[in-house]
Amino acid sequence: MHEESRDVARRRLPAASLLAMGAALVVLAGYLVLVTTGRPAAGHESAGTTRTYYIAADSVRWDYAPTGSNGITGQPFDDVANEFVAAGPERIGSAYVKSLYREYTDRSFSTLTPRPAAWEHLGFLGPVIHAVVGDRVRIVFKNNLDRPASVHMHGLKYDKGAEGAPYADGSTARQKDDDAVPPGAIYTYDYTVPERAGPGPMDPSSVMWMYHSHTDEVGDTYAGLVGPVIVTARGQARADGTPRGVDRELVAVFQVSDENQSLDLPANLAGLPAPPDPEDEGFEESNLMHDINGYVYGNQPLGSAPGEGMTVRAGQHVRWYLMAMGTEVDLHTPHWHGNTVLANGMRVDVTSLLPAQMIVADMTPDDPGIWLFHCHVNDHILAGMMTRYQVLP
Ligand SMILES: [Cu+2]
Repeated sequence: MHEESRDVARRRLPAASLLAMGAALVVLAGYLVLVTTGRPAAGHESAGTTRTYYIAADSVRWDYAPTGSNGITGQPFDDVANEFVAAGPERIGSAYVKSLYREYTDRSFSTLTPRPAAWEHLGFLGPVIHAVVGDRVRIVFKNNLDRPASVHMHGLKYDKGAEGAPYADGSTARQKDDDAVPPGAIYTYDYTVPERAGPGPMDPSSVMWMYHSHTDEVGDTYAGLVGPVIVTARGQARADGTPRGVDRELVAVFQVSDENQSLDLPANLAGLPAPPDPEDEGFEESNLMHDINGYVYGNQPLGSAPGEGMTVRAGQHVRWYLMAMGTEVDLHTPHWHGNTVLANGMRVDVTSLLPAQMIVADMTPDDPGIWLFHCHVNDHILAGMMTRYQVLP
């Protein structure tokens, strides 16, 4: 029985008939309340599913422009783009050593979980974690890097042993193990998903959170250790945790990825034939990758069928989860050509993000075509913070 119909049943049960049941039925009535509300008994935070993810921090070579050309213009890169993407003896170009969260099939961390076509657009982001209010989430984290790293979760509930951030917080020694997982080690982070981790009164049926490494927060996140979380309201989710009635979920993280501040900068410098002074202004500028999910200048895979890449079908309920990361230059204004969205209860085709801000925007596209989706900040447009999405008839 769906939760909505349970609630209807509860409302229709007349109070008088409950009284008439008599004292002998008090226990049964208590049981009925539990059944009709679908809520767990007092003292138990979760009666839902435990969702376990095996996620490692891996050192990966990531190319922000794998097609080698400008997907927006359909032309070779121009001089402005080449300031960021062209490699040379003193320039790293578009491909960097990065540290990324990657999903594995089990605790042996020997087999990567293949990323389905619907999530290929995540690019360099970690795997999406889905949960429903009432669930538990477990992340078995392996650090395959040569330096400590962690998982710090937003939104979900955790104790000091799963916060993943070292600071003077009165933690016991055991509760410090999560803060900086040593190279080669495995640590298990446990979370619950109470009501306050799910949609609020003004939210749609699911909300976005994120996880990121917080051992060296700035250096870790610029290295790429960031991933999305989606929490669906109780009673409104499919078995896989995705919101019912939503045909397609798309995640877009806007960021000026400052590779100068990435903890992988030494590895990237070591790969250059003639490494420049890392404080050279032109070199620093060349390492500011203005990306969406790790792609610049329209290099995100577009896909050709609904459910692939950034392709949807007209009339579908498409839910966009948007986030920014970074610093004071990371005020981004995502803009969709061709279609509008409902965000924060308002009809818009531009919304705004500050660092680590997360927004959900619902779209029912009615205008088929290949459309630009870009940050509307002029400097960011020139530097390549642009991608495309496709609406098929
Ligand atoms: Cu921007």
